[in-house]
Amino acid sequence: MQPMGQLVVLLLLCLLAVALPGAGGRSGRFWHITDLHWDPGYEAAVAAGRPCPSAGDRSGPAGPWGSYVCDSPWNLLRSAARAMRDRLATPDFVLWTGDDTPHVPNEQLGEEKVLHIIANLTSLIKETFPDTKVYAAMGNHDFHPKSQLPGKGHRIYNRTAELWRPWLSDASLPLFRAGAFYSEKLPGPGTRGRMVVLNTNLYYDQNNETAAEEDPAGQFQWLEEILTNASRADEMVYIVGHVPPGFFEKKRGKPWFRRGFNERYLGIVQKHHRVIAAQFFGHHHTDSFRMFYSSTGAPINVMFLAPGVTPWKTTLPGVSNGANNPAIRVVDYDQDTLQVLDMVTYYLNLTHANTMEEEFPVWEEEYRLTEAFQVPDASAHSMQMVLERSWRVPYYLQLYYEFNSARYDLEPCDQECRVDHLCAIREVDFTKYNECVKTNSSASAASSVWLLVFCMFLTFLSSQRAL
Ligand SMILES: *[C@@H]1O[C@H](CO)[C@@H](O)[C@H](O)[C@H]1NC(C)=O
Ligand SMILES: *[C@@H]1O[C@H](CO)[C@@H](O)[C@H](O)[C@H]1NC(C)=O
Ligand SMILES: *[C@@H]1O[C@H](CO)[C@@H](O)[C@H](O)[C@H]1NC(C)=O
Ligand SMILES: *[C@@H]1O[C@H](CO)[C@@H](O)[C@H](O)[C@H]1NC(C)=O
Ligand SMILES: *[C@@H]1O[C@H](CO)[C@@H](O)[C@H](O)[C@H]1NC(C)=O
Ligand SMILES: CC(=O)N[C@H]1CO[C@H](CO)[C@@H](O)[C@@H]1O
Ligand SMILES: [Zn+2]
Ligand SMILES: [Zn+2]
Repeated sequence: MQPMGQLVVLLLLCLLAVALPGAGGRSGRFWHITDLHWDPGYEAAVAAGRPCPSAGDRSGPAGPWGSYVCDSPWNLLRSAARAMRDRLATPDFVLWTGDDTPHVPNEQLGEEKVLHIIANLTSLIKETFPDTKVYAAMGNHDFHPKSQLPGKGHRIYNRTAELWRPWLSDASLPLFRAGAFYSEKLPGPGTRGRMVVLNTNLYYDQNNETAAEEDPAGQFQWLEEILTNASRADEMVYIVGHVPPGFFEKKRGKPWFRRGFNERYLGIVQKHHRVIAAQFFGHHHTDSFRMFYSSTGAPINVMFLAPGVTPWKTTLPGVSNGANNPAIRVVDYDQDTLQVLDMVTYYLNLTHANTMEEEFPVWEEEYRLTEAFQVPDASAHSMQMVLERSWRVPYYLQLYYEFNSARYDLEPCDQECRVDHLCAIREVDFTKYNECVKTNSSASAASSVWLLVFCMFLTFLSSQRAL
């Protein structure tokens, strides 16, 4: 081919690449970490042969990297920070969705102790990612007394804002002081991305401060305004928070939000879904996701629930085997549209780590979403496929289930487990969730009734024949 011809072909290929949909979208990566729950008393207690403070009256093996009945020892957090630096030292930004203190009674904490723990973990993250923007959200355990976050200014909000000052813009500061939420444009030139960090602890049913309020701190109204403005400015938004709406997939009928708050949140997502690229939450300590649908049942949005760093086995009555392996997650995304392209979750096999005499145990890659579930990306449409595959194909249900606890619980997910998890993923709405659980359980109940009737009919026939 003539040199001129080559040039023309190259130019055509180039034009084609630019014209193709999706081409030219730069992809970026960020960390999502959540629920670190540091137990500062772990080492001293274990050295003295006592259970760690966060174990309560439970006992279990406790090694240098932690214990499934305990919150994180310092070693575990240091190891997580190192794993993050080794895997991806310069992410575009970090999402840190709260819960820093140990699961111990309020009497063992106090305002200063809670703030000291938040300060220490803030330093750890700052040292791990010195030049990176961190979007931090408060968890229900980042307050004293726990979960009682008010819908108005508070000195703990002020002190936390000071600790997070290096990460907050000037405009975010007064908002944070008044209610611990804020919104900022993503860094980078010409980006149309925006982060919205919410204080959804205001909607938690354990929060007595906000129980009688309609719109604590005016956060809902503010959120609607932010999303309306984003739509006008052609921006795309990530919503980030700690306590998620909807139900806990490991305990049937267990929501976190008060009913009215759950409805309002869901309504806002349905109304503004076009500008919401995805939602990222914590609090469960498990790895799951939540689907949002239009009134016609089309999947319109997805919320990702990241697994926790703490392995702490929940004491929630009715949850069996509710611990997890410590986990951290990298999200691949399109820097222009904020479309979530993929997610890679890393985990530490705590049992294994505790048997090794290593200075730094390896946080292995647990799974890559697109590979494990054979989907093109992590859009709402693709996550709907993940959900449908898990309904239909036992292999995918079991895969999802093992990832749910970062491979701590490898038991088969039986029919009850299947309904609990899949109805929680599918229905954030209280009424619809209850219907899903009811119809799908009674569907099997109904089929057993029909089976019984059929058996009786057969028995009747054979008895007739015997006559
Ligand atoms: C946080 O606590 C750990 C463990 O006690 C300590 O080694 C570290 O220096 C503390 N960091 C800061 C900044 O206080
Ligand atoms: C929080 O800080 C602001 C600004 O410094 C101050 O006006 C306000 O009184 C403080 N609020 C509380 C409850 O300490
Ligand atoms: C919240 O209110 C309920 C019901 O009045 C009460 O039982 C509970 O102890 C309160 N919790 C806190 C932390 O004040
Ligand atoms: C929305 O945009 C208007 C007009 O630019 C502005 O005055 C308002 O403060 C914005 N709302 C929020 C919540 O940022
Ligand atoms: C974790 O490590 C333990 C001990 O080495 C091993 O028995 C177990 O199979 C490992 N779990 C996974 C998910 O690999
Ligand atoms: C797999 C399955 O049975 N899913 C059903 C659960 O209940 C809802 C609501 O009735 C049905 O639409 C699903 O098909
Ligand atoms: Zn937590
Ligand atoms: Zn929490």
